[in-house]
Amino acid sequence: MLDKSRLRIAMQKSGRLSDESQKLFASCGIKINLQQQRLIAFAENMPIDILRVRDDDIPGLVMDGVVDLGIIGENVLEEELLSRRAQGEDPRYTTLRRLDFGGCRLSIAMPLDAEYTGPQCLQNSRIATSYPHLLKRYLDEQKVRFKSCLLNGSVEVAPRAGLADAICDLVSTGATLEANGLREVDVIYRSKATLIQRDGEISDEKQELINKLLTRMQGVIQARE
Ligand code: PRT
Ligand code: ZN
Repeated sequence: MLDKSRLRIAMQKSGRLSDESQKLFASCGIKINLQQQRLIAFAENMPIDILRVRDDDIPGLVMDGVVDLGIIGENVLEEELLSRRAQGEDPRYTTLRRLDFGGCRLSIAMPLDAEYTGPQCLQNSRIATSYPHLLKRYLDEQKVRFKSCLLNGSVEVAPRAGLADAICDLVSTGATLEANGLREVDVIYRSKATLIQRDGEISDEKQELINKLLTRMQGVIQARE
């Protein structure tokens, strides 16, 4: 079992947020030896354990109180929040700081030749996405009825494969959409990586350490701006 007196932080093991998360820890003075294939890394100079997991697991680990802090894309966090609420849960966490990396947008995209003059054009369409709750929230607000096609990868090929009329996926440069003959027609959510803390009791020692890390982070991020 992990030592509960040590601060537990979850970060993405490998992916778009890993390098920057690692750099942020290093610039806050946390010395960690991140050996490949290791689930847990122990800081050498502070009472901190770093849990390295799939990004999708991070919101739940924080909401369930398994870890104290987590670094996660707001897109994944918000989708998990909506998903849990849809199941009747009341998930809780606190956002400590929005971070300066992992920026992207969740957008609706359509084949180049499809007409789009507004969300009403999506009425009764089928939309492929890995973010069904964020998409539903947006289209419900627009009073647009649609069917979703849940895909956890290769979302951008769905229209060409005849699986969907449109997609709702993350975009950063737009190159993936372009390469698949798609056009971004509407941005529904803008995301960055964010640092969150679990709800509930926390020891004074841990809270002091969190405050110290936050102050350091503030300095690091301000210096980069
Ligand atoms: O293995 P694990 O489950 O941990 O990782 P993952 O594959 O689910 O996630 P990963 O590493 O791809 O992304 C982690 C987080 O990075 C996302 O949840 C976002 O918060 C953030 N992020 C920032 C992005 C992008 N930019 C991004 N461009 N996540 C994904 N993409 C993908 C997008 O899905 C599409 O396939 O990149 C492609 C589009 O990029 P462009 O540049 O061609 O527009
Ligand atoms: Zn993931």
